[in-house]
Amino acid sequence: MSSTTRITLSRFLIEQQREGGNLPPQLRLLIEVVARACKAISHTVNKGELGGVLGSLGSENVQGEVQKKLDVISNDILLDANEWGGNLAALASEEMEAIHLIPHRYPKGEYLLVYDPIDGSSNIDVNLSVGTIFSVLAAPEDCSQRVVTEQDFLQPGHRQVAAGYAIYGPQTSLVLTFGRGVFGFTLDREVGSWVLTRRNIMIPPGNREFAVNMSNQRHWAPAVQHYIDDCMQGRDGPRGADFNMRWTGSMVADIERVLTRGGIFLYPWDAREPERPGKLRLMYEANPIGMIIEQAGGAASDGRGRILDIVPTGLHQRVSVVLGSADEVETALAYFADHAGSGEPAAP
Ligand code: AHM
Ligand code: MG
Repeated sequence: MSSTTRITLSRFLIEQQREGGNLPPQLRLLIEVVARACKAISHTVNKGELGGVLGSLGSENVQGEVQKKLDVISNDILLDANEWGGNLAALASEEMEAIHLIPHRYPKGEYLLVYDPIDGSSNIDVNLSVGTIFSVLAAPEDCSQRVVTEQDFLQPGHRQVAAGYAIYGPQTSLVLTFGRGVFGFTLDREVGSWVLTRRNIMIPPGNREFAVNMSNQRHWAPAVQHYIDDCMQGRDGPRGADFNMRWTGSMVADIERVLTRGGIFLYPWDAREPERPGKLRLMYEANPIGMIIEQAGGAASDGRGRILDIVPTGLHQRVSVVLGSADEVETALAYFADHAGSGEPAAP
């Protein structure tokens, strides 16, 4: 791609804003700030041992998970970049128990930002892909006159006005949607800009590839066991085709693969912690990824219904996740429907 034909993220966003004015200026600026912060996180990730960013801090986040140094550093990068710009009414993160209000010394904006600063934290120290996931919601109109509360964030995913993720892998890329298609950008490190490299990403159908943590198999509900068992039987089983399996331990990396070559991703409920609906978090993992997947022609379900229609009851709420190419998600959901009402433990 010659440098004269390149479309940078800034140009792309300005053109989106011009086209029918369907990208409000404040949202455009917010996305620019988030993308810049992701660039800074990418540089930090790349330094690895040299930057002293590997290893754990010894503290736990609200999920009871040990915080990695990079979780906290990346959280602070996003916080510092976003709190002064005047685009946000408040923000929230996987790494902070409560929402973060914009300090009085800065102007308050119209949007709410929710993010997972480092998705796939267990991959940091072993030099595998990690990423940042983010979701943007409009703040309720009266937020300009009062203190923003957690309740203001608890909007179903179909109300997201933008969603995206950055992935820090062999290439550093950014995937974005504003509800009108999915666009991919690659970081040109020499120039320091995000360059548009994929337009209107659509998930290819028919790929026989599933992503699930197989070590949890014995804990799954029977419906999930049944679906994966049938995939595992390959061409000799009821599915009549051989399946491949991938599990990176980093949702963004698995989703990048699903967007590129299709397939399905599952993190279902399991019996280790029966009171929890799943491992992944609704507001800053499943919702933004669900919006991207749907915009790319795929489907995102919690096994019963559309993830984007779930009305959240808490910022750090968890959810069961089945998403990917529409045809394979539909097949999986048919297994869950067959088992429903059988008195089995929560399916999926
Ligand atoms: P994290 O945000 O704390 O890193 O957790 C989310 C990650 C996902 O990226 C990934 O799909 C999943 O947790 C992996 O979980 P497991 O280690 O149980 O396979
Ligand atoms: Mg995380």
